[in-house]
Amino acid sequence: MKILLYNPDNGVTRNFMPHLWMFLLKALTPPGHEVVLIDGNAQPMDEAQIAQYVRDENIGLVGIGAMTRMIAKAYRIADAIRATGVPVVMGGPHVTELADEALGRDGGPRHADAVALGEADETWPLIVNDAVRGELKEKYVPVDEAGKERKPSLTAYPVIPWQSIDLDQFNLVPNAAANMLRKVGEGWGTFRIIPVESGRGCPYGCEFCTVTGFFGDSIRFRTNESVVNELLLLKARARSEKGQMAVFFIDDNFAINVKRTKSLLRDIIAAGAQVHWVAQISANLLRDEELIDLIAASGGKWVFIGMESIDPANLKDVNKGFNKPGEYAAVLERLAKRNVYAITSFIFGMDNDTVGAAERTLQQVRTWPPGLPIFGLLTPLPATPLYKRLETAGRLTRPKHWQEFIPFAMAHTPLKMTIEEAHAEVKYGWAEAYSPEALAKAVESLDDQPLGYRINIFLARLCFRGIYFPMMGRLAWPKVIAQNSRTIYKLVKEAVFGRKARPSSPDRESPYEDRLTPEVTGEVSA
Ligand code: B12
Ligand code: SF4
Repeated sequence: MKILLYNPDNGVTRNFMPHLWMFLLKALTPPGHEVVLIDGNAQPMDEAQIAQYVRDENIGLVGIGAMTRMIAKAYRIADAIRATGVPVVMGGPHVTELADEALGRDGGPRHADAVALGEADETWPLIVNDAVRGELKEKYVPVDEAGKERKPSLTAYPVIPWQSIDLDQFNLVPNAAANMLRKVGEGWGTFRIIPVESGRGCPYGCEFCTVTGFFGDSIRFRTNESVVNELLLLKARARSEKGQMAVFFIDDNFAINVKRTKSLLRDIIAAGAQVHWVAQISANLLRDEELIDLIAASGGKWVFIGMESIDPANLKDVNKGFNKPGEYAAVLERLAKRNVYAITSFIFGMDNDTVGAAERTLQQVRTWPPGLPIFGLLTPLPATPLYKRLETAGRLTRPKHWQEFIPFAMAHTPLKMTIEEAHAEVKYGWAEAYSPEALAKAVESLDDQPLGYRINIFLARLCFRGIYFPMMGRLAWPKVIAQNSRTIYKLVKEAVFGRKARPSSPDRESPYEDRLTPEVTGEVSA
């Protein structure tokens, strides 16, 4: 049977990274089937096109995975496919929480023939076999023989055949430049960010997050060996096609068990499996100097930190009191000393936020090492404690906000400001943090660093800007380039003519300094 796994586009940004679930389920598909992957962010298709594709390619089963924000699109695509007579199975966090919605049991239309609840590593092969027999059940629940929920162990993790998977749709290097760039340095003909998981789960239970309910109560890890082998496979693939790979460790909290994270990073270094990587780690786990040394030495370049707010009252409200705004600066300095920078995520519209929250936040951000601040709104995702609290209090203004997804729009009324004021805070945050002046300052603040670091922060800021200011129109990029022409000119001039070397002076030598490969010392950073 030919199986299509499809992830709808998010309607805002183009694809920068594929979704792991597709590769994982492909690797877990029983032998004898052909599995094709389409990521709507990389290969946009409307309902008619996907239906045509399913007919033309003689697809026998379609699997669709989606977060809440893409679910409306996912349902439209599913409807179009089901109209061709091909069965659709849906999975992922949204349908896990609202299976009846997908199955049309809540009074609405039916969108899926079957739903896979929770982690589908063990149920997917059963689904495929049932589909072959034409005996799909409505719900697939991962349970043990006694009917108790079972979280798959990650100790026997499947090998994802990265060496042979078609990754053309995920190359971030434009086709026109690929041939030329293949000859630059070790080769830049391709550049891909690949999702890799080393473990699942986070027990912290932040009020707005679905993770603790979905994965959280049992934290599981892959073996170090399996992660290291995956990195080696990715490195080899990049080398063979004269390109580059960076890895996004998508674990919810990559250092949830610091001892284990250190041991994994040591093994990565020992095996020479360093790639440039990004991971999500909460601020409270970044106090350990040795951990930060290992992050840097193993190729860590960016850490995503869910700071959420600089107001401890807000943090307490959402059960994230373990975040201590007073230590944010120290954490970021500690990372920056090793040339690791942070994607700092903030949420506005929290219950203690008042007008001016964005500027107050930015006043702090401006005193920190340069990074990538991102701003969002408190969003009640289905089945989270936050959703239940707001529903009980009658504060939801759009209880089924996912049915008509609007980017950066609140679905409830904050306590100390209006919805419009909260929207204005987010807009202010993005506009200020990504203005040409702010970009120039970020580049300047790394003046004592090699050129690669400055180019890195500049390009990363340009890309992140697109999260709020969509870069979809034909003139979007030329306009942004024109606005930032002074900074671009400065960087290009230095690249061509060089400049007088200025010593870079790390305050603290890393004991792992001698282990750094040229690839991770910065000049060619991703
Ligand atoms: C990586 C990641 C991202 C990446 C993008 C996704 C990507 N390209 O990989 C980035 C960093 C960009 C991102 C951004 C956002 N994310 Co995010 N992200 C994740 C994260 C950390 C990992 C996803 C992952 O790969 N997990 C590992 C795989 C194996 O798990 P999985 O996807 O759930 O798949 C399993 C099952 O769900 C199931 N399954 C999934 N799909 C399908 C399909 C079929 C057919 C079947 C049978 C089974 C199945 O089987 C899989 C194996 O068990 C998750 C948290 C998490 N741990 O999952 C949050 C998460 C998915 N993100 C979330 C959110 C809210 C967001 C944002 C909206 C945040 C924001 N406010 O801006 C943005 C929106 C992104 C966008 N523009 O669309 C929420 C979604 C909750 C929800 N109900 O939708 C999650 C769950 C985290 C949370 N805080 O609750 N995210
Ligand atoms: S620390 Fe992050 S992953 Fe863990 S519960 Fe909180 S928001 Fe979710």
